[in-house]
Amino acid sequence: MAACIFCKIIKGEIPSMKLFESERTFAFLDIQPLSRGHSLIIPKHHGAKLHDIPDDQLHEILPVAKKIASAVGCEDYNILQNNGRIAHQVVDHVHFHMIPKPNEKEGLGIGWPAE
Ligand code: IU
Repeated sequence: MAACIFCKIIKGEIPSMKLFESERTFAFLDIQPLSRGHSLIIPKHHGAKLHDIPDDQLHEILPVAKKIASAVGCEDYNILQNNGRIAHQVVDHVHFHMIPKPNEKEGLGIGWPAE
């Protein structure tokens, strides 16, 4: 969709810190992270809400979230997906947050030290 900011990020028209890309899936660092490594995993197929996305476009989302969490050395994290304004959705292109929870002893692993 031409006006969608996440579609523009997928196309490279708006820069992002890209973490993963495949035929159906794109992942990048959240611009306003709730913790270090806060990432967004999105289907390339445009749709505002989860029910707008065909099932076959969603198969890679959780495997990619797992891959990113492992890559940043993070074992404790939240996966979050908001649908609709009442549920705090701001960007109308389906996205899954992977939000690392810092480990007080070890930080977030190599390259992702705790503050
Ligand atoms: P929400 O689930 O729609 O509330 O989350 C939208 C997220 O998209 C939020 O965490 C923003 O910081 C993030 N974001 C971004 O990473 N890059 C952008 O250009 C825009 C929003 I606009």
